[in-house]
Amino acid sequence: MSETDFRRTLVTAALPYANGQIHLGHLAGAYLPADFYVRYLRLRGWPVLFICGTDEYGVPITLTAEKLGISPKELVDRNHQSIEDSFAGLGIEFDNFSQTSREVHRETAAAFFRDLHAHDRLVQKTTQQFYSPSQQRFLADRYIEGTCPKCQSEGARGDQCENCGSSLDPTELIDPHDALKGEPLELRETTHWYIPLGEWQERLEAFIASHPEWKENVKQYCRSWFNDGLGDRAVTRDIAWGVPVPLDDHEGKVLYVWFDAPVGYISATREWAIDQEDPEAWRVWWQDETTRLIHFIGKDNVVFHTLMFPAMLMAHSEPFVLPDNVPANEFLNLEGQKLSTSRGFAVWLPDYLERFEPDPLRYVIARGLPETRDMNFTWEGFQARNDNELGNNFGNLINRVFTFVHKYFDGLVPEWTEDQLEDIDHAVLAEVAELRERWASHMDRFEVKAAMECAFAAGQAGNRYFDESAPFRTRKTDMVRCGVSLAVALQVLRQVCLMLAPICPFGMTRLWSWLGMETPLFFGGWEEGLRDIEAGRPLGQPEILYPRLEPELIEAEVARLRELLEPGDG
Ligand code: B3M
Ligand code: ZN
Repeated sequence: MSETDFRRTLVTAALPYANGQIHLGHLAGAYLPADFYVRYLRLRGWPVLFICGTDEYGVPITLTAEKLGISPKELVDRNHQSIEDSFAGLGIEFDNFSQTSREVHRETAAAFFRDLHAHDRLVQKTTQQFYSPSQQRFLADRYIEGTCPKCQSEGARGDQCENCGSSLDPTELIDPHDALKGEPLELRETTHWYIPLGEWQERLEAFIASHPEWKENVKQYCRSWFNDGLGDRAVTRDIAWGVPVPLDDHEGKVLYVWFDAPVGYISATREWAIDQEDPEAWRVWWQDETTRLIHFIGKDNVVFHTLMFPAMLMAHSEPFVLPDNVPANEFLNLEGQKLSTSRGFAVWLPDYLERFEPDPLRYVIARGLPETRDMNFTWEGFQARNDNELGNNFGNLINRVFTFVHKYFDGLVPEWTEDQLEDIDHAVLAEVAELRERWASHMDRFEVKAAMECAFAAGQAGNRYFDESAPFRTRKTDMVRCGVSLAVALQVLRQVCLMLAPICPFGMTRLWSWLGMETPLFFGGWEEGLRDIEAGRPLGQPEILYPRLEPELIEAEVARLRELLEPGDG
């Protein structure tokens, strides 16, 4: 047994901003990898809690609400609901999907701040910040734009440069101006609270160093920030929409979204505990040192999850677990281009779900995850993987085996005994068992692409076995032998079903029931799936799980994207 067995695992996925819809980039960066992992743990029957929610504060939300003429709360409630629905449509199943505008979060975030404040973990400073005279307000960091002092790229935002990933302070920008209006800004005095990350640098370095198993890209980001030296990070802001700073004389000031949002993981766990009617149950997930905390995020969120939030957790007077891993992904490009939400150049989840089934997208993204470098999604590739891999490899195996068992064995698992097994049978069973073990150890290490190679190879092994053991021939010459090879093929199919389950839960849940399995696939299915198959077990009548995709459907998607890139043309 590996050392991860049975350890309680708290999995979080980055809280999506309630300012728009979810697109393919979000899915590949955080949500699908998180769901794949959680489903893997549920498949193994290991204790896991999967937490997420919408991130609902900050200036972008107020700007969108203003534009639509509704209140920010109305806007976030609406978006929360549609984001929750589309996640559910894609089979992403959280144990709790909360909102940071809920009371439980406002209390939790305020209490977190009060704890740090009461224990002198925060420092107050008066600084000059950028103020827009025309709008009579301080501008949030991300609405200040300029040239990055580190990599010289233009259009770096006041909080972060997307090009080199450095986290920035707006005063560091070269030629700062209002990002939306292009107007010049003036510096004015304001007082804020800061977390002095420099004081935590040594402990943070030791913490990161204690995790040599983390992904190279994540460790690399951390190293470069350590080299630059960590400074004070503001945790309050001069804006209206947020969690009010819970101190006297702080009117008009709220907690910085990047202070309150990660605390949202804790609030969402508290809310889950309250829903379980066991309000203290959140503690074991956050405060028992045996819990593994895993944050799934896209690469633009690394600094907040490896440095800022861990420092906040270290600074709190109660003991909190620190992340055991932060498997951040790189970006997904679309048809060879960067996604652009401003141009709408993306594949939006609600649109996808209107036109396609969830499993093919989950599968295709799993096969091309941006685990170590940016990856590219194309509709042509989507169709090819759907037709050739889901259809021809997996679907074909399922159809062939079931068709024969129904036609010649009345839909019952044929009789077989251990001593009837021939070399060819032993060989395929051993090959698939070995692939399944490799698959599991890749899944343990968040290496979904490598795991999928094993699953795919198991499907191929099953098809090759079917061709070579040739039940289509032996049914005319040796019915007993024909039955044995079908029983072996069914045993292979069970393992393939387990290996595909976290990725294609809709189809595999159906296959599981067609295989006549009794335990629910995701809670305890692993043990039952590994047992020897019992002769005489009745099988269900399967349907085509993964039909080929009509070329017109795919062409329409490509045309839609082309339209966005070249508006007006063609
Ligand atoms: N909402 C940013 C993002 O989706 C942010 C994540 C918060 S995680 C605590 O990129
Ligand atoms: Zn830069």
